[in-house]
Amino acid sequence: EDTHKQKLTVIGAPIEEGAGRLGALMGPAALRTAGLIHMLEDLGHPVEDRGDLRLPKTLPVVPPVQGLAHYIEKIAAWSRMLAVETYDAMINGTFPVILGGDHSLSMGSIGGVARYCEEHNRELFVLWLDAHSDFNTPATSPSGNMHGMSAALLCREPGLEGVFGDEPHGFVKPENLHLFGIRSIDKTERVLLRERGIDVIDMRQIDEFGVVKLLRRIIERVQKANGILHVSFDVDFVDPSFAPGVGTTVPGGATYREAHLVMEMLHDSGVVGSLDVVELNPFLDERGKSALLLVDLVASLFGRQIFDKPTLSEQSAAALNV
Ligand code: HAR
Ligand code: MN
Ligand code: MN
Ligand code: MN
Repeated sequence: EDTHKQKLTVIGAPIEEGAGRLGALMGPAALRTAGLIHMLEDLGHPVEDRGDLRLPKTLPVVPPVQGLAHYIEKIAAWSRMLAVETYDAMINGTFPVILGGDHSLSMGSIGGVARYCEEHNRELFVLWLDAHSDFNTPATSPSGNMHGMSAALLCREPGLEGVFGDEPHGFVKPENLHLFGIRSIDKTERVLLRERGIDVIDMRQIDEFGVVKLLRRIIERVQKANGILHVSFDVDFVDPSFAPGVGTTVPGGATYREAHLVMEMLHDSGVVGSLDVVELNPFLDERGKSALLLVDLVASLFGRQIFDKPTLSEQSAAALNV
């Protein structure tokens, strides 16, 4: 889980049925066009590019759910496939990078990472960078769009057992899930988040305390537990003025530098073991702006620096109280 020159397994997941509108299917292609693979190699990482996965011809049979869950058979097929892929990547000692695709893919990607962690006795933490909390169930979801349910499934909320059926996958402990950048929560979703005691770092807190203090706390938790941190990066974490290429824009998101700083700190922490890049919708983008920004943000996570790491003298550090 050292992001320093580790071997990466890149997995394209062109899935869009979890979102309310079409276009996220083109996400992996746009990220490749924006130069993602070359960027990773330029930073010194050996990359195994598994290409873009395709759905099997026959979809699993999923028992009916209580409530709304659109295209659950397709989401189930993707989840099962992706859980195998990320698990394999980690068994092989590589760092899985999943290119979405809508956020429902995290059920599978994290499901596989969590299985690896359970089997290898490593504590899994998840940093969910997003405007939304994605903690709906079929019973609470106002839309039935499954990209709004992935965090809930991973925390064992009832109603989504059919997604994996009997196929292998792991879970995330609710106390190890950190939602970050949140500014859109549905009414019933809010109740669930409170009941489960989920750590919700909303934009108000980021405005007030800054990303550094809030993220440091999470990184230190992972380091103390010798854990693995999965980063699930939803493009709408970033303010739509910088990243318009997403189906569900919400104003008031992370600034350009806040987003980079998060990724730079995550790199330096050395605790990140896997990454999703989700919800890029190239159909809604402006001349590749969001795809290019994402490539730069991923570069920061994998070690690109503006210059040398800032080094403060002890004196100025003390003066700045850091
Ligand atoms: N909360 C809303 C719903 O469940 C919108 C969810 C939108 N989710 C994403 N991913 N874009 O974060 O329908
Ligand atoms: Mn999301
Ligand atoms: Mn979102
Ligand atoms: Mn199960």
